[in-house]
Amino acid sequence: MTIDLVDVSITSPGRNFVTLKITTSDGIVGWGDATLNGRELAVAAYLSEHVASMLIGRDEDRIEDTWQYLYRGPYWRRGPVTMAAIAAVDMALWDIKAKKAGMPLYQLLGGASREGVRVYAHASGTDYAALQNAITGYQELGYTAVRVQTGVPGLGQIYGVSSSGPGVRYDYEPAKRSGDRPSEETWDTRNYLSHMPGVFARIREDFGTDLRILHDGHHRMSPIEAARFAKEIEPYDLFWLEDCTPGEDQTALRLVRQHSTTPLAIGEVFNSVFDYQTLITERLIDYVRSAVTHTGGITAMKKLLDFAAIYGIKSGIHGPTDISPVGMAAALHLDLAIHNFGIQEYMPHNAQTLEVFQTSFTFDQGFLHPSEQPGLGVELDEDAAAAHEYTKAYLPVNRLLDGTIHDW
Ligand code: CS2
Ligand code: MG
Repeated sequence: MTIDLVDVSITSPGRNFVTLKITTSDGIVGWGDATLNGRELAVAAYLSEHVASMLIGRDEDRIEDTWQYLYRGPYWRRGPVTMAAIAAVDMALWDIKAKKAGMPLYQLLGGASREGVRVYAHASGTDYAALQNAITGYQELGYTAVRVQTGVPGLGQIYGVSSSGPGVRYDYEPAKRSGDRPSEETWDTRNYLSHMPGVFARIREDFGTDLRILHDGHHRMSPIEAARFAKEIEPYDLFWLEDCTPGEDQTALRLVRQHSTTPLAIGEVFNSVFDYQTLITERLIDYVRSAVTHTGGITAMKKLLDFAAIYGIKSGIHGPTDISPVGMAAALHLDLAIHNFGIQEYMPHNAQTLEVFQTSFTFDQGFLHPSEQPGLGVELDEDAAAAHEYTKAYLPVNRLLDGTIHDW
């Protein structure tokens, strides 16, 4: 059989998603997630203008060969746009293969290595009382791990901190519909460094030692600042400190490692195994944070995680709302199958999104299961998707108090 049709759809049920649909000559449909936050149309155009015609007539079963054809074939390699497009094709082909086999995808990846996938939730609040309320709320829902982000005195709205009131939602939407340009936030690392250790101390006092606590530094610290911070927070036993330094500087983490035993996670802005070469071989990190959607799909993520496993490094796959339910399902099948699973990020999608994407993964007591449906277990309702028109949205920009553009 061969690939007959390749369609790209863009929908915006509260936020934008790009979805690839591949249909085979015998009518089997596979879905892939190609959502790149704030750059959705670039990936959609790459797929429909450049990739789609390369796929028509190919044998849908030749997943590895198709991956290499799209990666090595066009000469220009890597980058988030290209790798998100390859990821979508790869996911759709695995969806088709598993549907043909009549099995949930994780069975083709080696079968289950565990009963469920432990996930972490996003607990945040502008002050400690709101954060405490958020953590309590997640514990009541059964979560055993929370990422904690909170406001910093002297700064306004900070990325990653929910501005909604208690009991509404404790997480946030990464992209803002802010017109023709991004909104701007302010940052000061000194304020942050003097505030955060006290927050972790209070959380340990109030919630005890069982709770897994994660924290995202969003690439905002210099290597020496991150080293000092990671060392200072050791007594609070974080599950991980994420993205403490700018992502593209792999050797920055050498300094952090020399000074601290706080576990480190990085990689949500990476898009290939080469972004990790030094980090993995020098054991500078503990968790790989890439998204299946941004790193070339299931084929590439499986290789990356197998490489990490040799060095005792585990997975912590990126799973914010800007990964569609299709990309989330792909992550869950990998999580269940691989040996070196660490934890999975989970930001549940809103009700509108779940009307457009029919999911079958289930949450129970802090764990997700990808479902027993053949394939990835997610179907796009194309009529429902068509009702939500694309709306431009941006991630915010971060500036220091004096106006200098800063990492984030
Ligand atoms: C965050 C995300 O999930 C995370 O750890 O860093 O909100 C991330 O910033 C967005 O997904 C970027 O699109
Ligand atoms: Mg992050």
